[in-house]
Amino acid sequence: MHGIYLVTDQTLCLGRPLASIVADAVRAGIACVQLREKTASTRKFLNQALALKPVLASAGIPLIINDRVDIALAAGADGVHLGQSDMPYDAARRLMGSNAIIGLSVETWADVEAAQNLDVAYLGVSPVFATPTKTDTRSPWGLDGLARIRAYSRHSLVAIGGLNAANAKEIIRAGADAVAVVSAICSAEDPFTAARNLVHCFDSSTDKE
Ligand code: TZP
Ligand code: MG
Repeated sequence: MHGIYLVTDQTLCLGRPLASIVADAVRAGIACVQLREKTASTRKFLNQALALKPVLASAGIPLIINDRVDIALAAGADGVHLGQSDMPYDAARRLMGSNAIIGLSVETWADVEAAQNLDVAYLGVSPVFATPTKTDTRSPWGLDGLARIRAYSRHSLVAIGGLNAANAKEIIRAGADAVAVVSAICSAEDPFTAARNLVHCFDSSTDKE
């Protein structure tokens, strides 16, 4: 995983349709979309996934479903993102098959160690900074924690939590392979410009290395 990773939250889209925000972000060059619906019904969640799938597939961008292996399978999504209280990795892998992208959030050092032997596509380093978007988190890793995970883990790292164009560079410097954002795109006045700024930030940080 590499680039800007959009995690959606319909409730933060300021009344605008999620599909239009995702389309703006895709046009701006983001690398991945995770559909995250904490309040929608199963039916709505699935319909949203089915609606986004062709848009993302034609842009070559993977669609990842948060938490719900059943919805990922029903929608034919590319993968699933698992938290530490969701379905365990092994069970998700059995259901999703060997080609699926499976991402896993790590909130503690024990999570990072336990993930080392799993064939996950990436670790979600969660949260790097405290964020009002998700308050039921463990303590933030900070830049030091992110760097410590980078030094130890064999996995690609997707940083999440309080990230935006102002801090993306230091996040990449600390070892993130991808920068995941919710509010920095979903709640932006102009989601296209916000996503494009993040993509530029990412590209200019990684070019220099
Ligand atoms: N997981 C850890 S922090 C977070 C999630 C889903 C929310 C990140 O939101 P924002 O608005 O990018 O800080
Ligand atoms: Mg979860």
